[in-house]
Amino acid sequence: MASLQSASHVVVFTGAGVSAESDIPTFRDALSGLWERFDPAELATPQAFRHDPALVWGWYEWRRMKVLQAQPNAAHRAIVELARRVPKLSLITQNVDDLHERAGSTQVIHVHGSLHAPRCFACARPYVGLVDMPVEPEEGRRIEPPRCLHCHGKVRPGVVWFSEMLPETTLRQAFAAARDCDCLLSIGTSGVVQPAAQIPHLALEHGATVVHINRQPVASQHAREISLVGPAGELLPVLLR
Ligand code: BV8
Ligand code: ZN
Repeated sequence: MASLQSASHVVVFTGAGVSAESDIPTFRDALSGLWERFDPAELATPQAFRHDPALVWGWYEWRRMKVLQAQPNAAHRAIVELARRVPKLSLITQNVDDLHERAGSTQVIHVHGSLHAPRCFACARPYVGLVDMPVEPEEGRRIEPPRCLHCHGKVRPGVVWFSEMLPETTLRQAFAAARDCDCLLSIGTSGVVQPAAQIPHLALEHGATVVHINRQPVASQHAREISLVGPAGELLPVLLR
């Protein structure tokens, strides 16, 4: 793709769809089976954790276990290869898994935090006691969160919940990259969660070409906005040919 090959700064902006082919349920699918009676926006909140910490911790441990059992897929690997071919690539992800890093990407900007960085809900100190392979939590099982080794407060997932502010510096870094790039690939995101959903629009406003890669067509509202329809694990390697 011309704009990609000639770009001096490419932003890759990913959502849950980039991990779908690694069998990680997308955010909307993360509530399948026993979780399906919950609305993610209800469960991924500080209120839910205060109300029922064992339910929320159990959901995240189930998701973390899925990630630990997963492998990066062809989409993650194609992004690593793309970074080798362009002068500058900024990778911004909404995902809380570490599959980009395990594929070989570095300096990944996690705008919604990470499953792998739990911290104390009371004193915010990082918690280092996570077991490598949590007890096999079956779907829907409550697990009491561990306790902070410093203040005995409950440990929470290191993610940004709904109604929580995104980390200031991370968001500023992501917005700056979007303003500066000449091509932005928006991969596997439904583009509904704010303020991260502004990132492709910022790139467009600053003259970049935006390419949506999604199983579903993404409505283009701009001449420089393109929608490529298909699984990221198939489309991205083709773009690199
Ligand atoms: C905040 C971590 C200030 C947790 C997540 C306007 C401005 C500011 C805020 C708001 C606003 N309007 C509303 C809000 C509030 C809210 C919000 O956006 N609500 C939504 C529901 C409308 N935003 C917030 O609360 C944010 N905080 O702004 O603070 C504030 C303070 C107080 C009050 C108000 C505001 C914090 C948002 C962060 C939430 N945390 N994650 C966790 O993971 O559990 S967001 C979570 O959902 C994920 O991280 C992810 O980012 C998002 C889901 O989006 P996607 O990644 O796109 O995934 P999804 O499943 O939706 O779609 C998958 C896509 O992939 C689909 O399009 C599918 O077709 C495609 N696909 C599937 N398979 C493939 C594929 N594509 C390609 N290949 C495939 N194989
Ligand atoms: Zn503590």
